[in-house]
Amino acid sequence: MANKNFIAILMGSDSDLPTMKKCIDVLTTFEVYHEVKILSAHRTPQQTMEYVKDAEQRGCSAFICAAGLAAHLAGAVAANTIKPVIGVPMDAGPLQGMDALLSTVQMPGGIPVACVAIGSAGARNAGFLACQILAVSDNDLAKRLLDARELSRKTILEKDLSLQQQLASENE
Ligand code: RP5
Repeated sequence: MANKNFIAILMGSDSDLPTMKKCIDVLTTFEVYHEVKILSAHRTPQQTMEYVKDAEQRGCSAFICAAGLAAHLAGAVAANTIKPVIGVPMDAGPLQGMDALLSTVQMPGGIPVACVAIGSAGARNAGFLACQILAVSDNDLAKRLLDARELSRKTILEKDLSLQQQLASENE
């Protein structure tokens, strides 16, 4: 799915794909063009940088980079672009993502990575954050995001109402 103003999703391994599906689903839901690539800072360093340069030239607006363990993918991509880079630490390995979190978030000053939470919530939020970046200059997308927030608000309030009714009936 390549077009102007697309989001590039990179992940270090196909083992990251089940988690990153949550990110892909968000971009698909909000009708945001995106590409998905398996590319690694460690295993395919040259191809990763070639892709970043090529994606930039084709209109990539932001990069989402998911990696686990000693996760350098987001930082390595950020070193080669001034497009926003969102890092998603994967919950892989014996440290349950703490290694990837610190590797991704602790960038030196001047080369930022917007690091989201470890795992599924981070994958979803990476998708939302990328949408919000595009929505700065896309009013239709901004409207879709606001509608989703409103639906989320109503859903929670309905669940609370249902809980209060259940508790009240138990106390009768
Ligand atoms: C990282 O190493 C990948 O992003 C993945 O999260 C982790 C493990 O990769 P595999 O050994 O499953 O390919 O580079």
